[in-house]
Amino acid sequence: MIPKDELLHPGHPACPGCGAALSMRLALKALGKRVMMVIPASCWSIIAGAHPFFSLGVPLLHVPFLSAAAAAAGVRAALEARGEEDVTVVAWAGDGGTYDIGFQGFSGAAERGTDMIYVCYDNEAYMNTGGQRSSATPVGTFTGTTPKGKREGKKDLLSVIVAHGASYVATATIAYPQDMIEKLRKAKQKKGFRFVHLLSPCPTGWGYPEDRTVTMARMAVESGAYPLLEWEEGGWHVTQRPSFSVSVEEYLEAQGRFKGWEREELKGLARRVLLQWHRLRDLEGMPR
Ligand SMILES: Cc1ncc(C[n+]2csc(CCOP(=O)(O)OP(=O)(O)O)c2C)c(N)n1
Ligand SMILES: [Mg+2]
Repeated sequence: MIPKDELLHPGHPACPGCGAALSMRLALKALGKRVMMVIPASCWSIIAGAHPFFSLGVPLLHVPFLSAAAAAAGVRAALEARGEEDVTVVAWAGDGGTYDIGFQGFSGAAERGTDMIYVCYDNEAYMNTGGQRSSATPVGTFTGTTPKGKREGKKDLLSVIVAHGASYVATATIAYPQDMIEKLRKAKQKKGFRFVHLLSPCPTGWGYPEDRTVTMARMAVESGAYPLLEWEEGGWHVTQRPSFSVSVEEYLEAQGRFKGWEREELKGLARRVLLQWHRLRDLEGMPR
């Protein structure tokens, strides 16, 4: 089940209810101590703390915003040169650091099949700088740079990374800890470039009470807005089917970042949010 060992120490400076902190806590339970973390500028470069007040039980390299994958590739090469083969190199970056500014290095490392796990904890905006839109921000979201609601949909990064030939791709979120831990363990056992996308709700950016982070993650999955998926050996499969016991509208209405839309407009947004993922789900069943 879920390991009791804690590699994220209490007292860290994340906001109350931070989904990204919960993501790390669970990820480290799955990955264990023999991990080298590489973290670019993001909320997580703050949550990790400044020396000597360090919140992680594993070593960490802080790197500039755009360079997570390139720096992690360097760490992997250094470990190889030292003959240390049992260390898992993890690039741990936000959505801005992955979908946008770190994309070049991300693409390069994936294309070279660099041996690492790249985790994108996705809070769907540039949160450390107060909440600006990224290409992972869903359509309709009000942010500091989309004062009338974002017009474009979320970038389909999963398809992009599969097209690079990644050896393993998965989505997971904190409301389903067992599913998340199993996927990270599987990623750890594989070789080559592995990509894990973690939906990490953010009370500050999304506008919901801080004790509802796990509820938000669950609503995202159960409404179908965030499918829990896995791609390996050439095929996609859904690891947890949504119950559709909540609608995408209910999921969007529970968050302040979609306030300002009329009911009818919300329905349209909900359809677009779902459509972005339907295409992926349609891929399920394609021959492996
Ligand atoms: C080259 C560069 N541009 C801008 C910044 C300022 N900056 C630091 S963190 C951050 C937002 C990061 O967003 P994301 O990757 O989504 O992580 P989050 O903050 O949401 O955890 C920005 C814009 C920077 N550090 N370096
Ligand atoms: Mg972000």
